[in-house]
Amino acid sequence: FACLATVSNAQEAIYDESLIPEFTLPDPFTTTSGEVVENADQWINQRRGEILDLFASEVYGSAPPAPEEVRSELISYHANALGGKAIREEVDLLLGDEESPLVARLLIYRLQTDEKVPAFLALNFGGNHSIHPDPEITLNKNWMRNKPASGYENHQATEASRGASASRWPVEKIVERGYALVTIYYGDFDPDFDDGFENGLHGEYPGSGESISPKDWGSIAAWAWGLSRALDYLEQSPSIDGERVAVLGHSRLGKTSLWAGASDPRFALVISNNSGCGGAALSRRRFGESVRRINTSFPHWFCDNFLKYNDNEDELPVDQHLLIAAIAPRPVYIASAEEDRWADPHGEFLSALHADPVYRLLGTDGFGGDAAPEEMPEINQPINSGTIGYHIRSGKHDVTDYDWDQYLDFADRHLKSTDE
Ligand code: GTR
Repeated sequence: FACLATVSNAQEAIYDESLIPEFTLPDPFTTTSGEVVENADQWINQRRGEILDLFASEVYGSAPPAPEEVRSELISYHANALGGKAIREEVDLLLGDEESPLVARLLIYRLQTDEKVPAFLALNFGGNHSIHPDPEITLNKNWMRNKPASGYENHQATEASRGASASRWPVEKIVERGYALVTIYYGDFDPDFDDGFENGLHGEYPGSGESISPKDWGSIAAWAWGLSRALDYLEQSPSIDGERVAVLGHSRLGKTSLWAGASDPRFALVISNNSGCGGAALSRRRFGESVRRINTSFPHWFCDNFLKYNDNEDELPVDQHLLIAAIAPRPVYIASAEEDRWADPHGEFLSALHADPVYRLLGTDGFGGDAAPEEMPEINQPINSGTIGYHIRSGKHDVTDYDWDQYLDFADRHLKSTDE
């Protein structure tokens, strides 16, 4: 434990299971006042709300209420995209100020069919135009992080960034499997740098007033809120089934998809790809990225109250298994990667495992179907028969075809069942 006390941001992270201090996770079935949750009603009506409030006040920050009306504008429509296989649309969501709203642009690919299709909704890191080389996707002009990939200069995307992230987005396959893909550049909602709550949704909806309160929403909450606003739009769409929308995200956007899915019960399925600290990984393990490290590198992601838990994880009134549990009984899939030790694959698996009793209380088949797994599965051996899915694949921090193949199978099972 002595070594932990000296861990500062510049020092080495823990990568050895034997250095993890002993800890006790908050019990899903004991309320803050010490009452024991005995049945599903009590979980849903009492404990779940309490957990969501704690995540809002101590971890991600509180978001404003949903706007009363959905404002949108069709920007482009192409009936024969992807070589004639799909419809491609761009739709602007207009948020906040009537005169000069914040604009978030949805890029949608879907099959040409009269039936409403289920959808994957996911934020992207490099602009909508980065997900596919399709030259007609609008090039995003907003502030971008400079990416290691070519095509980004001085925080701006250039033409050379078209399709830069295409390996993470098997668009044709998703559409052929009968799903719409809906994606939005995350920086349309909130640019990913610490600007003291000035720009993006923070500027549009200034939380509690003149000064920033320790509970005001960080960027993860803003991105998650943006996903809910996209769902507002999809619910009204004549071509997409708003009741069958899976929300998916990678890394910081995986943290975001989990918070979106937990805080907005309209999401039918939730997918976390390599989300790590502040996502699926248990904070108390302090393995790889710790609370202090994440708060130091990315002070704008969480609310200021989260700083209280730097080197003080045991005082957190929640841990990330409760975030997964708050999604129950809806299906959730957590994916890790073998070389992504920074995101603590074992801690991600344990969150799924410790959420399992809640899924079972709510009448689902939980993690692993008949019985929860006793140990982490082997590499590339998904556990996907229950309502909680999990895999650890070979390779690094990324989204690969292997990951998508599992998500598509999982979604087929949960969003396309014939007895609906
Ligand atoms: C890392 C960060 C992780 C993860 C990742 C990403 O630098 O430490 O928490 O979010 O970025 O989003 O790519």
